[in-house]
Amino acid sequence: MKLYTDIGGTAPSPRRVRMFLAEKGIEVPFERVDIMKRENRTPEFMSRVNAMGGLPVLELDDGSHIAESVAICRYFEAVQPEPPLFGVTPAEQGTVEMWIRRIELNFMMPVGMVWVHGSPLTKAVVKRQIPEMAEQSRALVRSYFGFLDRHLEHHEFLAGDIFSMADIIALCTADFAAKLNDLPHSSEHTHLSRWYSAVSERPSATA
Ligand SMILES: N[C@@H](CCC(=O)N[C@@H](CS)C(=O)NCC(=O)O)C(=O)O
Repeated sequence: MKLYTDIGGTAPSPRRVRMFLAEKGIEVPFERVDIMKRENRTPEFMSRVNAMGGLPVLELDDGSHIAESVAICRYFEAVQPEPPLFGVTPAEQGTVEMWIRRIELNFMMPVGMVWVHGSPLTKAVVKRQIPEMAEQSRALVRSYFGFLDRHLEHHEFLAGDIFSMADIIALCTADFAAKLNDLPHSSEHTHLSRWYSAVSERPSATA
């Protein structure tokens, strides 16, 4: 078994899985792939490892592959349920899933649009950057910070009292927004800042 992950460690989706594994205490060998050199877009990688080309990808011992960060984490949750990171009770599981979907669609998606349409680092590989798309997406992200702040005023973590996969995804997205897209949350968002500090201080956050 091995996990294909990025070289620099800054890509948000591979970081989700590394953080999840650290929370579980599971060790998996990493194969580092250079995204900036497009090593994950070679015909060989796309035909053998992941037809979609993205990272991370988990290679199982039988040679088969699972792509998509949340799918990979679900695999490990099934293999080793403790500590649970997708909830235990039906209500917890539903709530964690709700937040995973919200963070993916309403937070990661616009941050990704800022990255694709607004970053000089992606200019060479994107056929046509649309600056208006970047600006509109920036506004969506800023507004979403407010939404998260209001929610976290009344909840310790996104899914309530339990730390979960939703927090991992949100932290990786927030760091990607701040560090690579110049989109940090405002310190005036005190509840979001409290959550951000708490989750960032977990040992897994350095994975
Ligand atoms: N939805 C996928 C996203 C995969 C993805 O787009 N990964 C990025 C890194 S965060 C990547 O590999 N980008 C380079 C590329 O697509 O060539 C997941 O959650 O794993």
